[in-house]
Amino acid sequence: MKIVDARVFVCSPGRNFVTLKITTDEGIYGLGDATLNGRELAVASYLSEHVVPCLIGRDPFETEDIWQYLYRGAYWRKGPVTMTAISAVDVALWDIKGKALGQPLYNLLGGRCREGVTVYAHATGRDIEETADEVARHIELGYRAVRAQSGVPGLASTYGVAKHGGTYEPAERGLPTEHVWSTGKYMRHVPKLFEALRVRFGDDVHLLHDAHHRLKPIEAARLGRDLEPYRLFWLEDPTPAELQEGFRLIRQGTTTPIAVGEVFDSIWDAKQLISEQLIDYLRMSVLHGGGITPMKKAAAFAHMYHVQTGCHGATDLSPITMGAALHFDLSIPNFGLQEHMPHTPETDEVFPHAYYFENGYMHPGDVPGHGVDFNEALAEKYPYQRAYLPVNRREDGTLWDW
Ligand code: GCO
Ligand code: MG
Repeated sequence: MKIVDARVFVCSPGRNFVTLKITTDEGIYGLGDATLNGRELAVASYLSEHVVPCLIGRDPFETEDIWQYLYRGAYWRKGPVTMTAISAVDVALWDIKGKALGQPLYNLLGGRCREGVTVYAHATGRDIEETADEVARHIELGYRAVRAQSGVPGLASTYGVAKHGGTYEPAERGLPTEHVWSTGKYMRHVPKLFEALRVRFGDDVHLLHDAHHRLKPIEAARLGRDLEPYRLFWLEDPTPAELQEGFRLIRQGTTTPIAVGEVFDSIWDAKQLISEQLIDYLRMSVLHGGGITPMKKAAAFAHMYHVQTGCHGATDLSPITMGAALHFDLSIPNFGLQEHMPHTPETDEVFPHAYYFENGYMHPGDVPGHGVDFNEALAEKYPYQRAYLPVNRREDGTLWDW
């Protein structure tokens, strides 16, 4: 079998997505997600200008060699634009393999290791009560794990809180908006939120929280310690992770489990975090982590150090990534938890999919490949709209991490 065509689509059914479609001489096609929130056109151009010409004529079964070719062969390694593009190719090729062999992807990756994929939902509210009501709603829907974020008294807006009610979507059309941040106000508030949630919901539900890279390691250690009585499933991204040894300070200060890695694009970003056992969950995704091929290896490495996966699954990862992630999650021994932020109905219509939610679990479905399709004609009705993630400043105007 040979690759005869590869095309890149950019559409915006509620938010922007970049999609790669690779077609073979046997008429089988595979789909990959190439969405990098706020930088979509850079990946689209990297793919169509630099990657697609190298794919034509290649055997789609050669996922390992093609991955090495696009990674090592480009000379310029790593970087989110490059790795997102490589992922789109890799996932599309695994999709083709599954379709050609008539097997759901998980059967090519080692087969099922569990009944279903446990997912966590997002509960968000302007204050503790509103957040608690949202936690209640998600427990009612069947979720066994819920991430809780709440507005902070004295701050006009904060990460993870829906602005006008409804679901939270971080990217906004137009130029970046600016938020104001206070570490002190945030750190005083979060333990109160989780105290209220444990009082109301007891110990059975898994509770999670995302600090979204805003703390210094010593502050993260203190927040982790303050949260210990409430037994979080994980505290996510407590501090930016370029300085991997910085996590030693967090580890020395708290036993709250730590999840990191949604912005990582390679196992090299997490090597020390994993090998020194400084984290508990690796959040790298099959999208920004470069595809299924490297993520299988990353998971195997993490497994040696008791680190489990906790793949990023926000709405800026398209349904194609959700489908591929579920096959991956099902087939690895050290799966931990998968994020699930439901897409809008418009998005789901553009990307019809076999995966579904039932009783707290997601299932990838059993159709050949990853089970997610792309309606090209419908996608054309939703042209690209420039959109950015917000930026964050401290109360004195200093630029901070968002
Ligand atoms: C999460 C993430 C997202 C990111 C978004 C950025 O835990 O789901 O932090 O909300 O902010 O994916 O593109
Ligand atoms: Mg996060």
